[in-house]
Amino acid sequence: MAQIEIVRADITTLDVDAVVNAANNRMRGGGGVDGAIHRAGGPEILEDCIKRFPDGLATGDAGWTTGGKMPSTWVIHAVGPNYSAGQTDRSLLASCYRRSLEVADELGVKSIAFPIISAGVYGWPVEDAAAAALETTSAQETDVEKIVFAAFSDDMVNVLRSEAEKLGLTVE
Ligand code: AR6
Repeated sequence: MAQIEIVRADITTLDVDAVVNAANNRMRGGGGVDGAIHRAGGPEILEDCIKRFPDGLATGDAGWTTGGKMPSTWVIHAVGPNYSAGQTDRSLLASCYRRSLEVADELGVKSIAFPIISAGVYGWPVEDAAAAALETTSAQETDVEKIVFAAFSDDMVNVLRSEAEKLGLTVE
Protein backbone atom coordinates (compact mmCIF):
# COMPACT_ATOMS: atom_id res chain seq x y z
CA MET A 1 0.00 0.00 0.00
CA ALA A 2 1.22 3.47 -0.88
CA GLN A 3 2.12 6.00 1.80
CA ILE A 4 -0.43 8.84 1.93
CA GLU A 5 0.53 12.46 2.62
CA ILE A 6 -1.67 15.53 3.00
CA VAL A 7 0.01 18.87 2.32
CA ARG A 8 -1.13 22.43 1.80
CA ALA A 9 0.38 23.34 -1.57
CA ASP A 10 -0.02 24.62 -5.06
CA ILE A 11 0.16 21.27 -6.82
CA THR A 12 2.21 22.72 -9.71
CA THR A 13 5.21 23.22 -7.41
CA LEU A 14 5.45 19.67 -6.08
CA ASP A 15 8.44 17.51 -6.88
CA VAL A 16 6.65 14.27 -7.73
CA ASP A 17 6.77 12.01 -10.80
CA ALA A 18 3.20 12.92 -11.80
CA VAL A 19 0.63 15.53 -10.87
CA VAL A 20 -3.04 14.85 -11.50
CA ASN A 21 -5.16 17.50 -13.16
CA ALA A 22 -8.89 18.03 -12.54
CA ALA A 23 -9.68 18.43 -16.23
CA ASN A 24 -12.88 18.56 -18.29
CA ASN A 25 -14.15 16.47 -21.23
CA ARG A 26 -12.71 18.82 -23.85
CA MET A 27 -9.16 18.49 -22.47
CA ARG A 28 -8.12 21.93 -23.70
CA GLY A 29 -7.45 23.62 -20.35
CA GLY A 30 -9.75 25.69 -18.15
CA GLY A 31 -9.84 27.42 -14.77
CA GLY A 32 -8.96 26.21 -11.27
CA VAL A 33 -6.17 23.67 -10.96
CA ASP A 34 -6.43 22.97 -14.72
CA GLY A 35 -5.54 26.58 -15.52
CA ALA A 36 -2.71 26.57 -12.98
CA ILE A 37 -1.20 23.37 -14.44
CA HIS A 38 -1.34 24.63 -18.05
CA ARG A 39 0.22 27.96 -17.00
CA ALA A 40 2.99 26.36 -14.95
CA GLY A 41 3.79 23.60 -17.46
CA GLY A 42 3.63 25.84 -20.54
CA PRO A 43 2.19 25.28 -24.04
CA GLU A 44 3.63 21.77 -24.45
CA ILE A 45 0.81 20.43 -22.26
CA LEU A 46 -1.93 21.80 -24.53
CA GLU A 47 -0.02 20.60 -27.62
CA ASP A 48 0.12 17.12 -26.12
CA CYS A 49 -3.59 17.27 -25.20
CA ILE A 50 -4.53 18.15 -28.78
CA LYS A 51 -2.32 15.38 -30.18
CA ARG A 52 -3.23 12.65 -27.73
CA PHE A 53 -6.90 13.50 -27.05
CA PRO A 54 -8.40 14.81 -30.32
CA ASP A 55 -11.87 13.87 -29.11
CA GLY A 56 -11.33 14.76 -25.43
CA LEU A 57 -11.83 12.28 -22.61
CA ALA A 58 -14.88 10.68 -20.96
CA THR A 59 -16.00 11.61 -17.46
CA GLY A 60 -14.32 9.27 -14.96
CA ASP A 61 -11.42 8.51 -17.29
CA ALA A 62 -7.77 9.61 -17.12
CA GLY A 63 -4.89 9.99 -19.57
CA TRP A 64 -1.37 11.43 -19.55
CA THR A 65 0.63 14.23 -21.12
CA THR A 66 4.04 15.71 -20.45
CA GLY A 67 4.48 17.84 -17.35
CA GLY A 68 6.19 20.48 -19.49
CA LYS A 69 8.18 22.92 -17.38
CA MET A 70 6.84 21.67 -14.04
CA PRO A 71 9.05 19.59 -11.72
CA SER A 72 6.85 16.57 -12.47
CA THR A 73 7.56 14.50 -15.58
CA TRP A 74 3.90 13.78 -16.25
CA VAL A 75 0.45 15.26 -15.90
CA ILE A 76 -2.29 12.69 -15.52
CA HIS A 77 -5.53 14.40 -16.54
CA ALA A 78 -8.70 13.04 -14.92
CA VAL A 79 -12.20 14.23 -15.76
CA GLY A 80 -14.37 14.51 -12.66
CA PRO A 81 -18.18 14.55 -12.69
CA ASN A 82 -19.80 17.99 -12.65
CA TYR A 83 -21.97 17.74 -9.53
CA SER A 84 -23.39 21.23 -10.08
CA ALA A 85 -24.63 20.12 -13.51
CA GLY A 86 -26.34 17.03 -12.05
CA GLN A 87 -23.54 14.45 -12.45
CA THR A 88 -23.84 13.03 -8.93
CA ASP A 89 -22.79 9.43 -9.63
CA ARG A 90 -20.04 8.84 -7.04
CA SER A 91 -18.60 5.89 -8.98
CA LEU A 92 -17.49 8.38 -11.66
CA LEU A 93 -15.55 10.32 -9.05
CA ALA A 94 -13.96 7.14 -7.66
CA SER A 95 -13.13 6.12 -11.23
CA CYS A 96 -10.98 9.27 -11.68
CA TYR A 97 -8.68 8.13 -8.86
CA ARG A 98 -8.68 4.48 -9.93
CA ARG A 99 -7.89 5.32 -13.57
CA SER A 100 -5.22 7.85 -12.56
CA LEU A 101 -3.37 5.22 -10.52
CA GLU A 102 -3.71 2.72 -13.39
CA VAL A 103 -2.16 5.26 -15.78
CA ALA A 104 0.53 6.00 -13.18
CA ASP A 105 1.39 2.31 -13.05
CA GLU A 106 1.62 2.18 -16.87
CA LEU A 107 4.12 5.07 -16.71
CA GLY A 108 6.15 3.59 -13.85
CA VAL A 109 5.30 6.52 -11.57
CA LYS A 110 6.41 6.11 -7.95
CA SER A 111 5.15 9.43 -6.52
CA ILE A 112 1.94 11.21 -7.47
CA ALA A 113 0.05 14.30 -6.28
CA PHE A 114 -3.73 14.68 -6.54
CA PRO A 115 -5.95 17.73 -6.17
CA ILE A 116 -9.40 17.06 -4.71
CA ILE A 117 -11.15 16.38 -7.99
CA SER A 118 -14.61 17.95 -8.56
CA ALA A 119 -14.44 19.84 -5.24
CA GLY A 120 -14.06 23.30 -6.85
CA VAL A 121 -15.87 24.56 -9.95
CA TYR A 122 -17.73 21.23 -10.27
CA GLY A 123 -19.29 21.67 -6.83
CA TRP A 124 -18.96 18.21 -5.24
CA PRO A 125 -19.54 18.54 -1.45
CA VAL A 126 -15.98 18.81 -0.13
CA GLU A 127 -16.18 16.27 2.72
CA ASP A 128 -17.47 13.60 0.38
CA ALA A 129 -15.00 14.54 -2.37
CA ALA A 130 -12.15 14.17 0.14
CA ALA A 131 -13.53 10.86 1.45
CA ALA A 132 -13.84 9.47 -2.10
CA ALA A 133 -10.24 10.49 -2.83
CA LEU A 134 -8.85 8.82 0.28
CA GLU A 135 -11.04 5.70 0.15
CA THR A 136 -10.38 4.93 -3.49
CA THR A 137 -6.62 5.49 -3.51
CA SER A 138 -6.00 3.66 -0.23
CA ALA A 139 -7.94 0.60 -1.41
CA GLN A 140 -6.13 0.25 -4.74
CA GLU A 141 -3.35 -2.20 -5.58
CA THR A 142 -0.63 -0.07 -7.15
CA ASP A 143 3.14 0.18 -7.57
CA VAL A 144 2.97 3.88 -6.69
CA GLU A 145 4.83 4.33 -3.40
CA LYS A 146 3.77 7.84 -2.36
CA ILE A 147 0.38 9.53 -2.85
CA VAL A 148 0.24 13.21 -1.95
CA PHE A 149 -3.04 15.10 -1.61
CA ALA A 150 -2.43 18.77 -2.38
CA ALA A 151 -4.97 20.86 -0.48
CA PHE A 152 -5.26 24.44 -1.69
CA SER A 153 -6.47 25.84 1.65
CA ASP A 154 -6.14 25.16 5.37
CA ASP A 155 -9.83 24.23 5.39
CA MET A 156 -9.19 21.49 2.84
CA VAL A 157 -6.23 20.19 4.87
CA ASN A 158 -8.55 19.89 7.88
CA VAL A 159 -11.30 18.19 5.87
CA LEU A 160 -8.81 15.65 4.49
CA ARG A 161 -7.32 14.94 7.92
CA SER A 162 -10.73 14.46 9.47
CA GLU A 163 -11.97 12.18 6.67
CA ALA A 164 -8.72 10.15 6.89
CA GLU A 165 -9.28 9.71 10.61
CA LYS A 166 -12.87 8.51 10.04
CA LEU A 167 -11.52 5.96 7.56
CA GLY A 168 -8.82 4.86 10.02
CA LEU A 169 -6.03 5.75 7.58
CA THR A 170 -2.49 6.58 8.65
CA VAL A 171 -1.41 9.77 6.90
CA GLU A 172 1.62 12.03 7.10
N1 AR6 B 1 -3.15 23.29 -6.49
C1 AR6 B 1 -3.91 22.45 -5.76
N2 AR6 B 1 -5.25 22.51 -5.70
C2 AR6 B 1 -5.85 23.49 -6.39
C3 AR6 B 1 -5.14 24.43 -7.21
C4 AR6 B 1 -3.72 24.30 -7.23
N3 AR6 B 1 -2.95 25.11 -7.95
N4 AR6 B 1 -6.05 25.27 -7.78
C5 AR6 B 1 -7.27 24.88 -7.36
N5 AR6 B 1 -7.15 23.84 -6.51
P1 AR6 B 1 -11.17 22.80 -9.60
P2 AR6 B 1 -13.10 20.74 -10.47
C6 AR6 B 1 -8.20 23.07 -5.81
O1 AR6 B 1 -12.20 23.88 -9.71
O2 AR6 B 1 -14.01 21.09 -9.35
C7 AR6 B 1 -11.72 23.76 -14.49
O3 AR6 B 1 -12.15 24.90 -15.20
C8 AR6 B 1 -9.55 23.71 -5.61
O4 AR6 B 1 -9.51 24.58 -4.47
O5 AR6 B 1 -9.81 23.11 -10.12
O6 AR6 B 1 -12.82 19.30 -10.74
C9 AR6 B 1 -11.58 22.54 -15.39
O7 AR6 B 1 -11.16 22.89 -16.69
C10 AR6 B 1 -10.43 22.49 -5.38
O8 AR6 B 1 -10.32 22.03 -4.03
O9 AR6 B 1 -11.65 21.44 -10.35
C11 AR6 B 1 -12.97 21.98 -15.39
O10 AR6 B 1 -13.80 22.63 -16.33
C12 AR6 B 1 -9.80 21.42 -6.28
O11 AR6 B 1 -8.49 21.92 -6.62
C13 AR6 B 1 -13.46 22.27 -13.98
O12 AR6 B 1 -12.72 23.41 -13.55
C14 AR6 B 1 -10.57 21.18 -7.58
O13 AR6 B 1 -11.10 22.41 -8.06
C15 AR6 B 1 -13.16 21.13 -13.03
O14 AR6 B 1 -13.70 21.42 -11.77
